[in-house]
Amino acid sequence: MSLLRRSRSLLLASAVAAVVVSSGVALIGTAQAATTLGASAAQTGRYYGAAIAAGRLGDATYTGILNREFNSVTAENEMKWDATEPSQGRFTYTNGDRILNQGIAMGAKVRGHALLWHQQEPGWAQSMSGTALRNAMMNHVTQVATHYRGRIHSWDVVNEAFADGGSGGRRDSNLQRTGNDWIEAAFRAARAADPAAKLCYNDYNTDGINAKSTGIYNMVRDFKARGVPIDCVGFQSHLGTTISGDYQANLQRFADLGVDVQITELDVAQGGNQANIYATVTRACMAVSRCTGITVWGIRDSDSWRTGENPLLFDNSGNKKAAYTSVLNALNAGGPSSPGPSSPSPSVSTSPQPGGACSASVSLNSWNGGFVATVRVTAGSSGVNGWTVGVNLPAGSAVTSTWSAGNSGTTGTVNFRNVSYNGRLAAGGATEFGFQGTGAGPTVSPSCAAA
Ligand code: 9MR
Repeated sequence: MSLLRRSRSLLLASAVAAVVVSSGVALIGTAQAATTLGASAAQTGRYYGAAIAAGRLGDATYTGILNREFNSVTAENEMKWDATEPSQGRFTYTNGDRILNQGIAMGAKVRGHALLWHQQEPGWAQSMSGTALRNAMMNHVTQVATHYRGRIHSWDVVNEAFADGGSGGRRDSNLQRTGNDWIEAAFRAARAADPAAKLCYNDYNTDGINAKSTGIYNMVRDFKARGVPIDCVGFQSHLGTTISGDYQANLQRFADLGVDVQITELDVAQGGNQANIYATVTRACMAVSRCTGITVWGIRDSDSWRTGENPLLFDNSGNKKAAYTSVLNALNAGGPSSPGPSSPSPSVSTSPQPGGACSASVSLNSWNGGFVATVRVTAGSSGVNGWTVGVNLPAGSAVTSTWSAGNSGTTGTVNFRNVSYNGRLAAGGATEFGFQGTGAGPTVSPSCAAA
C-alpha cells in the first residue's frame, strides 16, 4: 500500500468514525457523504455502473436515473458479435456508438461487452468451424477493439467459456473446438488492438469458491505465469435469494493473482434478503482493494432480463428501493482505495504532487518501443472548472494519440487540457485521460493546474 493510499484510508476511517459519533451522518473527509451511487463509489476510486440499452435512451425517467446515479456504463447487447458484425466483414457500430457516446457525455467509464461469446454469435459464425472460424474470431476481436481503441475502460474479451457443474473445465462450443488456446489468442489480439483497455475474462456461477471459479482461477494463474495479457476477471453475480459465504474470499484469491476484479452484471432476485445480499456484495467489493467497480445489469426492474423477479435497485416507476439504500450506505462506509496497482506490466506509477488546485498521477503500460499512459486528474479541496496537465517526456519519446484530452506539442513537456465533458471536477473528484506514445514513457510526476 502506498503512503498516499494508506494516509487516505486512515483519513477516511477516522472521518467516518468521528462523524458517526457526532451526528450519525457519514462524512468522507471534509466533503458531505455522497448521495449517488457513482459519487459514493468514486470516493474510494471505484465505479458504479449499469448495463444500458440504446433503445431506452429516449426514456426520460431512465436517462434521468442513469445520468444522476452512474459513472460507468456497459452495452447490454449493442457491442456483441451479432450486433457489430451481422455479416462477415461488415461491421456496424451505430448502436454500440450510442452507448459509447452516452458514456462519454456522462463522463463515465465504458465497459465493452463482449468480444467473443458462444451466445449471440451471428448466424454466419454459428455455421463455421476450424481455421476459418478461428480467423474470423480474431478478425472480429481486432476490428471491434480497434474501432473503440482508447475509449473502453475494460473489455470482456471472452465471456462464459467455462462449463457449469463440477468439471471445472471449458464449455463445449464451436469457439472451443477451434483449439484450447482460443482464449489466450483473443486476449493477445485485443491487447494489440487497444493497449489501454483492461482486458477481462467474464463469467457467471462464479460467486464463491466452486469448481467453475476454480477452473477459471487456474486459467488466470496460468495466463499470468506465461505472460498472456489478462488484467481483470468479471464476476457477473446474477444472484438468487442466498449468497455464498466465501463470495469475498473468492474475489480476493483472484486479486492475489495480480488481476483486478469487477462485479459485472449484478442483479438479485427480490425476496426478503434482496437488500442484504446487495449490501454483502457491495461490502465484499469495498473490502478488496483490487475490486475496481460494480455494474448492475439494468436500471429499473422493468428493464431487467429477469422478467418478474424485480432484481434491480429501482422499481418500475424509477423509485429507489431498499436495496438502493443498502448499497449507498455500504459504499459510503468506505474501504481500502481502489484501483490497486494497475496490472498491465510493467507498470510504473508516479505520485501526484500534493497541494494546489489539482494533482495528477500517471500509470504506464510500457513495451519495447512504446507505451500507453493513463493519467488520473484529481481536484483539490475547492474543485476546478478546467485543468491542464504537463507531462515531461524523455528525449526521443513522442505522443502519437490522445483520448479524453487535447494536447499541445508531442515531445518534451507536453501539455494536456480537458475536453468539454471532463473539465469540471468537484472537490476531490477525479477523471482520467490517456495517451499513447513511442519511446519510453514519462518517469517524473506530472504537474496539474486549474485552467
Ligand atoms: O441482458 C441481455 C439480454 O437482453 C439478451 O437477450 C441476452 C441474450 O443472451 O443477454 C443478456 O445479457 C447476458 C450477458 O450478455 C452475459 N451474461 C448473462 C446476461 C443475461 O443473460
